[in-house]
Amino acid sequence: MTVYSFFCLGVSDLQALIMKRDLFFLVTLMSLAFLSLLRSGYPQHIAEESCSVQILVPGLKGEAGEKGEKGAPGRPGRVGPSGEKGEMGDKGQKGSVGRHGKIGPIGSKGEKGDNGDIGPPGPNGDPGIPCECSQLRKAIGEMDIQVAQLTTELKFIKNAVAGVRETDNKIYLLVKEEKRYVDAQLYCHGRGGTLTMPKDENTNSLIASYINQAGLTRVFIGINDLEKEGNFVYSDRSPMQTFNKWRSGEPNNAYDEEDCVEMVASGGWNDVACHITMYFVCEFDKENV
Ligand code: GN1
Ligand code: CA
Ligand code: CA
Repeated sequence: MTVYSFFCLGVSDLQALIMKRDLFFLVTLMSLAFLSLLRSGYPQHIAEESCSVQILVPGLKGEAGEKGEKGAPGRPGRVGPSGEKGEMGDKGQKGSVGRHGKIGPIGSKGEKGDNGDIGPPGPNGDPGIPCECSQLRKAIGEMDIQVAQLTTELKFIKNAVAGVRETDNKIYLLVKEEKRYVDAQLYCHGRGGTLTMPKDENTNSLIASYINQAGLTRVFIGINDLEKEGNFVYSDRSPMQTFNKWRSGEPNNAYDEEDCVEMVASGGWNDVACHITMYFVCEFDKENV
């Protein structure tokens, strides 16, 4: 509403305002309109032309109007609070059968069952390929023997390469294989020699030095009284000469069983049992080598 239109209000309009008991509002509006009129500069001209200000006293309260028609239904109310818990209901009917459950884990292995009955014999096999098996076996056996011989020879050569001792006409070989007296003698014989037979001081010293340098304490030498107790001979059966190197108290034929002879590190001789095993020294004539 503009100020101008306010001044165009009629008495009925004012009465309506008063009926609404909004007198305070009306006074306020009028004050504002008056102030606005002072600022505009044309108040008298406008008021005289089209409007007139009337009395602002409220009239009497009118009669009550007729009862209005029934209004439209209101909006639904808000959801009320939860009610109290009811009593327990009756037991329901039995449910239908449920679905199959998941497959369970694999069980532990059972015990081994009894053996079944023996089945019938199978058909005969195909005939084998004909061969001269006996000849093949013989050849293989011979080759085995040759391999064993070559292995032994190789050991001998290794010993020889390791070092021999020699005099003008003899070669001496220390064999580092523990053998009984008879086997040691066979070993030397098999290579064209004998167990060593020291027959003089020089030879005895050479052999003693040989076993000392090898770090040994005793070796078999080629002397024995196997054929006749107390009658010591060399392994080539040649009789003892005047030279000997018996240790003090030897030979004593201890336990009545000492028919073979050893040389100890000092070069001394001692009769010992023939069945004990020890290293030994072979000798070879240079003519036969
Ligand atoms: C050794 O076992 P025992 O000590 O009695 C030796 C004998 C000697 C003797 C000298 C296997 O005999 O030949 O005569 O010492 N026996 C052996 O005390 O070496
Ligand atoms: Ca003896
Ligand atoms: Ca002895």
